Amino acid sequence: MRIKNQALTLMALLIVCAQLAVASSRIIGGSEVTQSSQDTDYPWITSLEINGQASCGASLIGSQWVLTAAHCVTDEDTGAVLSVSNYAVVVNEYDLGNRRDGESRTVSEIYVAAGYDTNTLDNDIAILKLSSTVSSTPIALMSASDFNALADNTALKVMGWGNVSISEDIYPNILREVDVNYANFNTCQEQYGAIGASVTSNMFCAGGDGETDSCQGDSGGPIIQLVNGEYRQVGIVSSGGTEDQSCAVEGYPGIYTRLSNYQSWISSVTAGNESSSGGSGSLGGSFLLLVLLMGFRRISSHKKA
Ligand code: 4AZ
Repeated sequence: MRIKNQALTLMALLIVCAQLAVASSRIIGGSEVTQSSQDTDYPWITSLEINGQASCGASLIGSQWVLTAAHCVTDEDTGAVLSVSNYAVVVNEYDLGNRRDGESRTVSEIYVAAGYDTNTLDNDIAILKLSSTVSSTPIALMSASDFNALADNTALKVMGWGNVSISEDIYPNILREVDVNYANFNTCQEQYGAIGASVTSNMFCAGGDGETDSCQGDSGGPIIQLVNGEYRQVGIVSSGGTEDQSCAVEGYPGIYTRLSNYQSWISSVTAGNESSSGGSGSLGGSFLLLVLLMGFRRISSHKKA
């Protein structure tokens, strides 16, 4: 009888410990994606590396085009676009500890949306042109009419290799995902407005239950919805939270870039009709050309003289 009691106590203790362990790994409410689900359902998920370090999420939107957040590819104080040589992507990535499971490319050009604001994070969107095409399947963007028809509390899904803890830095190697609900825009705007943060018409909010959220490191990655059996990208992980805590704060949903506002810009960039903010066709390149031309003029005027 005594032994039985002790065994029961031990079992109860074990159950409590197991529950605590589960609770702490579920602070932002996510779960691991399985390798086969990633391969089948999310072939466009992309890891953005800055100087060799997985730093942001991204998504493949065309065979040579990757979408991410502007704040992932710019200086956080000046907003200046960093050199393309700092970046690399792994498309169709699953396990960051096994980089060969995706398609690795360097970046040849960077396009940052006009009006990107380092303070408010308005227009937090950038497009990267890859050094060469990849064979993974891109994700389609949600149409503006489907976006405008999204009802409050619609379930969306966000994924990435971002922090899984609100109190520590715990970055996983395996891709994780979590469901968050599309949040009422006015309520979200008012909530953030009260603490001096702006939620502009180029953003939308999702989550806010205090349990599920995207977090640091997920930035630039996609938030998606299943529409007629196919995933559509609705937004880009951008920001959120309060001064004290940036993820999974009740009443402060995650803030996402509203993709439907950028469809014509995205089409124009991927059609080759825009000039890039950084890379081979960049200001840097034009500057080099200018210097060369000026040198040439000096040489030729010397000759004349
Ligand atoms: C970040 O700093 C960040 N809770 C990303 C997502 C969220 C907050 C912060 C959303 O990259």
